[in-house]
Amino acid sequence: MSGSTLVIGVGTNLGGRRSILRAARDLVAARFGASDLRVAPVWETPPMGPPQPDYLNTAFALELDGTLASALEQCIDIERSLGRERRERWGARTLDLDLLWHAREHCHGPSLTIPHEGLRGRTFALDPLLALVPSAVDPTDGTLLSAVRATLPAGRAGTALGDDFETHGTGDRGVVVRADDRADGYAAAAEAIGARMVAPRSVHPRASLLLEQHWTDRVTEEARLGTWLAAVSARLDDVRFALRRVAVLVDSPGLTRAVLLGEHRDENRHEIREYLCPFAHSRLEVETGARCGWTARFAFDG
Ligand code: A4P
Ligand code: MG
Repeated sequence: MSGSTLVIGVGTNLGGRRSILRAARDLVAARFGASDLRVAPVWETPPMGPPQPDYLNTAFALELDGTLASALEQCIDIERSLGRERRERWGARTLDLDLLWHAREHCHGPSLTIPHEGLRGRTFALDPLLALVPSAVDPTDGTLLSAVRATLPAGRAGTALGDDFETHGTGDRGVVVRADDRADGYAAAAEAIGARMVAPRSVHPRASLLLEQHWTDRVTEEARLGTWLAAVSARLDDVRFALRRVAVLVDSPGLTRAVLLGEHRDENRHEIREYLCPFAHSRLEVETGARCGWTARFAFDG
């Protein structure tokens, strides 16, 4: 930690929540030029506010070069690119990025209050912040925030966000995707296709594509995933897009909506692996359940 450390609180309770957290991590690192971005564990938390799904909460820490006002603008822009719609206060959202705390600076204004106004009363904000900066002090009055946390109910430990979905080969061209639910699974499966075409580590998330798949007929989970994989690969191929990350914003019975982050394919900068056109797969299976979450297996043909 240094005098310029900024901690951003992150919350999501719609869509593929882990896919959204990973996309937010990549976008914050890229837009803030923060190669040393640190990510707190992830907590699943009951909603504060009107009835809505449970949240995943975490936080990012970075060394801030610019002003807090421009950091807030960047955060609002990243929220927008990951499907945030502002409806009711404290309502459900794909992504919320709050400036929680800065090591040295504080302010209280109409568009920005830092430390965040709710910080001291919210375990879902304090736990991730203290995981990143255990000795954090409120710069307005010198209070040790771990002492504030000790006055609130104890919670469980968080879990790691992880660097990627668990996607690995079974045999030369096989893929296994394990995810919390179908929305996260569709993001992981799409990333598996992208990674087969271009090494994702070489790709900068400077551009985005919106991919929407409408579902009209009742189809099996296998047929549905097959259609999704074909739609992703066709879109990537169509616009010669190198994929870095996928966030699924909506996965309902009638619609899957995802944001594909990456950039135009460039043979000079990217590690190009394989063209998957026309795309074909085989041995596709989907398993769902309370114990396994959402698991899919398939193999690339060709
Ligand atoms: N603003 C002022 N200070 C800040 C700051 N430090 N960081 C202004 C970010 N924004 C700040 O926020 C409204 C305005 O607050 C912004 O335009 C900015 O100028 P918003 O994100 O548009 O609206 P909101 O998020 O609905 O309102 P608010 O009051 O910021 O809500 P919170 O505090 O973000 O709470 N339950 C769980 N379990 N986990 C959660 O993460 N989050 C919320 C939202 C509700 N329930 C939750 C969680
Ligand atoms: Mg907010």
